[in-house]
Amino acid sequence: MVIAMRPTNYRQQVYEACRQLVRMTRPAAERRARPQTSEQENKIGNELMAKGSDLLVAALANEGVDRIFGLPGEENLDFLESLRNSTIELVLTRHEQAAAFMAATHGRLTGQPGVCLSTLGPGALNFTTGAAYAHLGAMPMLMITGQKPIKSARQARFQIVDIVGAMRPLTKMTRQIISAASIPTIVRDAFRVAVEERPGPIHLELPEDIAAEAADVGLLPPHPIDRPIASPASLDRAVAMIFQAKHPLIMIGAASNRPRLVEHLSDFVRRTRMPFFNTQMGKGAVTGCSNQYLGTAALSERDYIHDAIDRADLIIAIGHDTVEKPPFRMGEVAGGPKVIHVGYVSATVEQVFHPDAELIGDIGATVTSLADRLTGRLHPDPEILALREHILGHINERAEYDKFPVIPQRLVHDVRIVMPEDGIVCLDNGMYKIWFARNYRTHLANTLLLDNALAAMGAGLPSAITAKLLNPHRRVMAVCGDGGFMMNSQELETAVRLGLDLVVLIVEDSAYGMIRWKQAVDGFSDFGMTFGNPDFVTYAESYRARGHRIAAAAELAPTLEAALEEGGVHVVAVPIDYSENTHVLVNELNRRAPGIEPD
Ligand SMILES: Cc1ncc(C[n+]2csc(CCOP(=O)(O)OP(=O)(O)O)c2C)c(N)n1
Ligand SMILES: [Mg+2]
Repeated sequence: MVIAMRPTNYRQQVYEACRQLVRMTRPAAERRARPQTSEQENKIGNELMAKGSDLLVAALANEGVDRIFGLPGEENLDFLESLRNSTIELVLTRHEQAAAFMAATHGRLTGQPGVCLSTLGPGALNFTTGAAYAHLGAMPMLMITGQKPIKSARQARFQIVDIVGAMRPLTKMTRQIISAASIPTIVRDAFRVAVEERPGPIHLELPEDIAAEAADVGLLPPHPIDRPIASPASLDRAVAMIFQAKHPLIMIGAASNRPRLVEHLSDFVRRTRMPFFNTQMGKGAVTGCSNQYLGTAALSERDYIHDAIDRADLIIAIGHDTVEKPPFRMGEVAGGPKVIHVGYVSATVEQVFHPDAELIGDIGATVTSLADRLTGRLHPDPEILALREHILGHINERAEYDKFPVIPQRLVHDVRIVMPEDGIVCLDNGMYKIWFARNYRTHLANTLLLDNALAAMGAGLPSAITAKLLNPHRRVMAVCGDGGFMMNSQELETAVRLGLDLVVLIVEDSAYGMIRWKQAVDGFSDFGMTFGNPDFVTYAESYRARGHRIAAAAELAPTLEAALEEGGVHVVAVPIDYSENTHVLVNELNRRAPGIEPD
């Protein structure tokens, strides 16, 4: 970059920022081959020279990036050097998949893209699961990967994989950077696309020679984006449908769970006084209003919450994203409820979801306009609200049962009592996720992070690390199965190295419990699902974390409380009795609606 003085203050600021970032480094090979005087290195005429990697780091800082998760390779060394001279923190991880889960969670919790870094080929391929996690989960993220030089091929095809191609179905945008001068534009566009609804991951590949290439450009200022708002005609139509309905019900879905929406949605529910339920990923999007909360649709049918859904004649589905396992099924029973879809984008048409009306535009503005038209004109529905006690009563059954190994209801109950309202629980994927979705009450937005979209095992611990980095003063707990935990357990070292206060609760059944349960429900023999575990106490200690093993139900809450209180990284292994999966989620619910398969 040849940075000349530009007229505006902004340009001046960018100039100063770049000046700090610019180190006159050339790629290592070139440096070794051709010594230059420092004057030659630093100047062309009277202007400072910067290279592609400086420009990329400066462009990231310009977008507000303050942390990058990653695991570098030799193709990232220029970038790493530029990073070293910047204010951006590098969070070094022990696996690229974990770095991608961490970056995606940053996007999910802040609304701004989380950034992760890897080398070419093998490292970049390790990003793919995280890319899909962010893509299905609508989490803004930027993945930066290295590549061999593109203007020469001194290592032939060693380690070269078409990562841009591999990322195409997993991202909103994937590009190789082919000139340093294009970096400011590409980065600006990447951030625009990543946060634009529906948000998701972007991939940029920075080849080694482009990272070292000099460039002559300035950065671009981020520009504000206005989201379109629903038309007055569509609002009038929706209001008429709501007035016509006898039993309207609000459903809060995954796209409602954007950090910017909390106030709007909570206000909407409070002002309209309608009862609401949420999908798994809509959990926690509404703050307060607990006397209007009916429950979470963790299953697709015949759970207690479906008594309310079946009674409703209108469902206002706010932010439902059909990546989630269906919270209920439309159209299979004639005369089911009408559905109004409120979304940033129109609803995908599915066999089980095909709304009768839509309000398309910024969800916050839409629900505020709706509330303005409805406030004071609706009365609480006694019939649906009467179901509330019955639904929540059943959900709370056996929550304090002291059988050992502990039952899932007790597990959820005990986690809830040690977590304050603003505590954050980050789930991995396994059978306990259904129990947490169904039974764990959330009072604040984004306090139960679960993935009901890709539903990937291995994200629990990495997502908890990001949650803690972003919220150093709040309690954070990862809840993982013994299968999922071992998929990214190496990140215990990252958590210890970062000095985090984190509790990792491992639900131990020595099996891929959820699939084992499905296998049994489907009438198959018990086969291929059980394994042995390390001793989690000594395993934790080998990472210089603290390890605990629960030996009685009564120990669980006090152990968790003491671990959270003490600080540092703690691993708590709790044996689980999963027979409740069949007792409750099959037998008990089956008696309510015989003949329907669990789902
Ligand atoms: C990466 C990945 N591999 C496989 C699966 C399929 N799967 C879903 S849940 C599950 C079992 C999880 O086992 P564990 O983590 O021990 O939790 P548990 O169900 O036993 O509580 C499996 C194999 C998945 N969702 N993600
Ligand atoms: Mg298990």
